[in-house]
Amino acid sequence: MSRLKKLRKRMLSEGIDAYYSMAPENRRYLSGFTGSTASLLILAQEAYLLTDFRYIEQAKQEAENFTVINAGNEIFTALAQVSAGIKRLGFEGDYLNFLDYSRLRDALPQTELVYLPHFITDLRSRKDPMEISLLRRAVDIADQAWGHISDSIRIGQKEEDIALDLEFTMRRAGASGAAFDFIVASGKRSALPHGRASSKLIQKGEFLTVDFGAVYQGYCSDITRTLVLGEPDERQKEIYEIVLAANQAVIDTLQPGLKGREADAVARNLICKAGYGEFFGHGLGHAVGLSVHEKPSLNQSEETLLEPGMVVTVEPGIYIPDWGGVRIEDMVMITEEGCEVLTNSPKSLKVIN
Ligand SMILES: [Mn+2]
Repeated sequence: MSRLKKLRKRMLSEGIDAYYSMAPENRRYLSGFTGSTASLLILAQEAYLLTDFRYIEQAKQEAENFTVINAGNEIFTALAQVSAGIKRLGFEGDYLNFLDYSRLRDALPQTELVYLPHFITDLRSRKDPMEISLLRRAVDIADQAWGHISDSIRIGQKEEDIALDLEFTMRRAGASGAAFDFIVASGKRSALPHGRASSKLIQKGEFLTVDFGAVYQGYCSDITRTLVLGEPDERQKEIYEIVLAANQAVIDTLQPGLKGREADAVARNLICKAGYGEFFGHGLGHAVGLSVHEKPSLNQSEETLLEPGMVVTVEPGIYIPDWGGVRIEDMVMITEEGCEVLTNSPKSLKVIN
């Protein structure tokens, strides 16, 4: 079923006769339009893409199922002209800012605006075969880059230089950009789950956590590996093995019908039993697609059932303040039988000498 068809089916079941979309990822998902400015109005029969002069030609090429309207600076005036008779309009309450909401409200005084949480993100959670192949490519690029960079990392290097080398290598391999600001965190900084690359030099005796990803045709990858600089001591080995076991235990368990919170519990119970529960302070993972963080999550409160076609991260970690931390993150696709690990980079503890 086409994406618009799925959306219209959902509109019908929610009792809305139109949907208004502005969020860049939703807009791209529904229309194919990749530019920076446009909004979509989807009705039962018609679908409009409103943009300005800069994007008219591009929109006509990319959004073939949409009637493209040059709305100039008057998006809401143009919207009102094609919205006659709409009674209930769905909109992105978690994205539309107050100013745009007010303008929408004023432009359509007779229309009831209805915020339906996760309306498009629910559709996006089950990836279609085209999306899966783009995600595979995004993961592949990250794996390839890691293969190069992890072999070239040297003690004394700057964290920022490792991040730069990774991004350069991925862009060379076909990525359009970095999926987020890379985390390259060594030593005590590796206890910061989101420690962005800094000017710190990496030193012998430290853990080095690297969390990075590529964007390929809009789709993101997200991977984390932790290396040890110099031969690991007993505590480093112990903590690494616990995190690796948690990652593997989840992969062995993931299957359709499992709740997000049940997946999280598999890793959390293992880490708790090992005595490090208080040092695993974030959720186990999240879905990935056009955005790095999508629904559903794998965390302690997620009730969503996993379904075939969902692509999620599995990223348990242990972070000990003033000492360091380990995270191991793979991207995994839920299949009919269980799951397929998309990430191919090795996970046994790699020692940099
Ligand atoms: Mn992640």
